Amino acid sequence: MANPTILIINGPNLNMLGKRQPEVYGHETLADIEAACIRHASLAGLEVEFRQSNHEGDLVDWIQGARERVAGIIINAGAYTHTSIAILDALLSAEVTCVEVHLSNIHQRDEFRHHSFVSKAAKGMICGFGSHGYILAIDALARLIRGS
Ligand code: CA2
Repeated sequence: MANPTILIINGPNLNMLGKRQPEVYGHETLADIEAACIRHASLAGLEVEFRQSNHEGDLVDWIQGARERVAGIIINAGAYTHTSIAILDALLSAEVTCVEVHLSNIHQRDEFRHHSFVSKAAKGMICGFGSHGYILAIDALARLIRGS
């Protein structure tokens, strides 16, 4: 049987990783993170679909399309984390296990980054570990998938 697939969704501006603000977000590019995720997930017997968009509706479409198709979602919704009820509603109705990830520790940053709409739909959230957070999220999701 085919390996279960997990969907890793990245929101606005994350395509700029490694190109700007390395002091906040590190030196790795999103392509580096994608390669590391594919490698790490394969050790757990998981396939990865890795996506990024600057458009809120794309994220909503991808979450809707994940229902009954993928085993889990890892999401870094970028700034939409703090604003998007549309992404929250999509996650709640998708009924797919979700882990939220952020590169930076959003609680050490501006007040407006402390609240996450995504968290209401996520099993848990990992933040502050840079790109390693994606690897931690894969481990958490793999365990949840195995247990379900
Ligand atoms: O820490 C995270 O992963 C964030 O989701 C990143 C978002 C930010 O709005 C959230 O509050 C926390 C921003 C992503 C912007 O990424 C850039 C990367 C390099 C250069 C410029 C922006």
